[in-house]
Amino acid sequence: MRHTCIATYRCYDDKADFHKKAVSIAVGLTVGSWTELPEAKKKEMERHLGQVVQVTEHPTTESNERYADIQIAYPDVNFSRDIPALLVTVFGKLSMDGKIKLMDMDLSEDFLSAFPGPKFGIEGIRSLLGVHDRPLLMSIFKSVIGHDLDGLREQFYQQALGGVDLIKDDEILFENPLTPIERRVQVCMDAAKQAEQQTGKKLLYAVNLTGPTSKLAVQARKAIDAGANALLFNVLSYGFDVLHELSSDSSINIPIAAHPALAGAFYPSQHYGIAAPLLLGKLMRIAGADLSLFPSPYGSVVMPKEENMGIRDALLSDKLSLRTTMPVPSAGIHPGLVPLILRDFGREVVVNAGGGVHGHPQGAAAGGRAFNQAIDATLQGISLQEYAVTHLELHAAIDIWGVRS
Ligand code: 1AE
Repeated sequence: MRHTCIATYRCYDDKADFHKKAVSIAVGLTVGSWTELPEAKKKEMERHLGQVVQVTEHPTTESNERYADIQIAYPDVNFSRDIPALLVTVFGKLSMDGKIKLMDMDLSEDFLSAFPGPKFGIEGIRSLLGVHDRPLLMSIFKSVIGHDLDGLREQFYQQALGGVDLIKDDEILFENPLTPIERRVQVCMDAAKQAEQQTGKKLLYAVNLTGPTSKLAVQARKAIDAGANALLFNVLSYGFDVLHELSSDSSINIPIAAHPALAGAFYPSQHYGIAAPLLLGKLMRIAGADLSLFPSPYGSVVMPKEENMGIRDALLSDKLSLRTTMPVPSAGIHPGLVPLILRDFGREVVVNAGGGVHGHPQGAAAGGRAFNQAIDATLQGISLQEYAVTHLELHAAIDIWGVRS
């Protein structure tokens, strides 16, 4: 059994000896100094010393930059079983020390044993919805600030009538006197019941869990007591450890959708930060997200396809013995993108849209129907254009947004 965490970095430097750099990381982030230590002390410190696993120098980039991938093994004994300790060990000070990006971490079984992971995962979410054989559809509240409960209820009802499986709050809707969390949950869950009579579909409403960290668990229980059946959480503004605490709290027994707000401060640079598959994939899953949202390669806020596929693989991989997390590629999604999403993600995906639902010329309910029609067509191998001939909501949607292939 391995008792180390192996971190992989991509390091850019015009002149450096990458092997020397690797040794300086392995020593500097563990015992501090080595060659200067007396022999007796070395024996004592050996179990704490980081080890260089591999250094792979690559041909220079198109813009003539030298770079290498460096792998360092950090002894588990150096850090406690929590994500803050892990991140500070492997990338605390180092994140500020030149052009270096944390690409991946291979964690020991012992470290991972402290993390139960997603409480529901994909199977749990599908069971709650009673949907096992198709991608799911989520709609996002739009224009929420300044609206009262009646306004939100109507918006919710229209979205629910479209036959979506999930509705999420906008991430910028915080605790406020007009629509406090427990009242918002009550009116929206009531609207969900009313819509179910028309659509025959259950749905999950991911209500935004916000406020000071010390009060989050109380807020979550308040929402659950009011009937909440899912939570939305801005993980990166609080930290992975807060998600871990919430997801492993037995009284918070509803799925948690992780929003990626702030992720752009971490992953997009080629030279700095934390790679998207680790940030929005592996760490979200380990910390217990049941669904993870991230920008897709196709919409308005885009992420390179390779990174998107890396997130998908990290959320679904059986290399981690945790429940899988549902991938939710998002931002600027419209029905004409559904064939691309299903091609790249298969059935284990949530098609998620705000503007693409609310911007439908016949309203949000028609917007949801257009998405469902796009999903049905794609699963049957029928082109959207052909399906649209007999499905008017889809027709109207592709008239405005087109179809991408
Ligand atoms: C990457 C997160 C996307 C999100 O939260 C959001 O609100 C998207 O809205 P639309 O679909 O771009 O309108």
